[in-house]
Amino acid sequence: MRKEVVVITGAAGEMGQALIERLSEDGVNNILALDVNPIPKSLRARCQLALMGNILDEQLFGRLVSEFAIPRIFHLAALLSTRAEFTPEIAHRVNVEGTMNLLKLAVDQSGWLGIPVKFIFPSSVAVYGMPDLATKEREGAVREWEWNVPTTMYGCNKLYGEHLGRYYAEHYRQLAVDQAVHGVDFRSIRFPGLISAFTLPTGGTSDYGPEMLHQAAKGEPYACFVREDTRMPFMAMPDAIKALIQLEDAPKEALTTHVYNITSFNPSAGEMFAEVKRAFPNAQVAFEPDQRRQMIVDSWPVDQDDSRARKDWGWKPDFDQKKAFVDYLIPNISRRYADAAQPS
Ligand code: AKB
Repeated sequence: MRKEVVVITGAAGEMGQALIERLSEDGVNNILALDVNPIPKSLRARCQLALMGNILDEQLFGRLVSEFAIPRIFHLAALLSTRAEFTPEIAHRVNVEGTMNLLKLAVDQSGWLGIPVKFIFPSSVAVYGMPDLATKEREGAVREWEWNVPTTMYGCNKLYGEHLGRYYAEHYRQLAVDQAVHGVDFRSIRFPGLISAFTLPTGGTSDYGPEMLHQAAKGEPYACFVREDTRMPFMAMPDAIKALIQLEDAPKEALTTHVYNITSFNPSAGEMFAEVKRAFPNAQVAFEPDQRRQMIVDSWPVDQDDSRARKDWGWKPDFDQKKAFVDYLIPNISRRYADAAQPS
């Protein structure tokens, strides 16, 4: 008999780590974690199996098919927006071909299991492309079908990943005589920038938010790479994880689309600094915009309209801006760096 597992790709990343913690707290004890980077030891203990491997490796997929029954996949692995601009072709391979490999795995598994395989895919605010600052300002919170003209490789990859998911869910091999009854139950969330108290992102363009906060908590100065008036949506990590689980749990009949916006607060970089300074009065931030990275954030909307998610599956963030800083970020970050400073 093949062992039943929940597959999480990108397991060593920020979201992967937080998801593993939450699922194992919820009693899920059959996680198969996969990442190209080593998965931290404390998390490995929470997984049935932690594999170091590449989502582009066909042999690895052969092993997954032959050894495991996989009714649920959280496909989190990706190269983020800044990193992807340095190596767009590699980003395309990881973000698009990698996603195809996982979708194919889901289709195959569904055939073996005789049920649809749930496929949860984090997409991003980066799928939007606002042509200029005046339009960005005027449009406010954008809806899922608006301004889908991303300027980054990552944004293009995520948008296409959403389309691939919809294709595999609804139209896969549509001309085949032997139409499979089962398939992929593809569900995706377009996340804003995420802020965790415990980990730092790498390779994103919304990273100025978390970086500013973590540097202040460490007592180190920070050169912020966007202007003070730069505005985009953000979310505290626990809300992001709650959303993944809530969308996965939602009854299929309630869902009216494969892709949902969610959001919670959208401070300007200056307002974010004010929030940081309230907790760490000695925080030093210099605004030294990097024109190229600035252009990327300027192309992202000031906010996302999440009314569809609220209506279809009851989405509502637990943390608004104040609560995110006061109840989650500041106490946990302070503890984290205080613990790190203790002699062992
Ligand atoms: C990035 O900055 O690339 C990501 C994202 C907004 O999806 N954090």
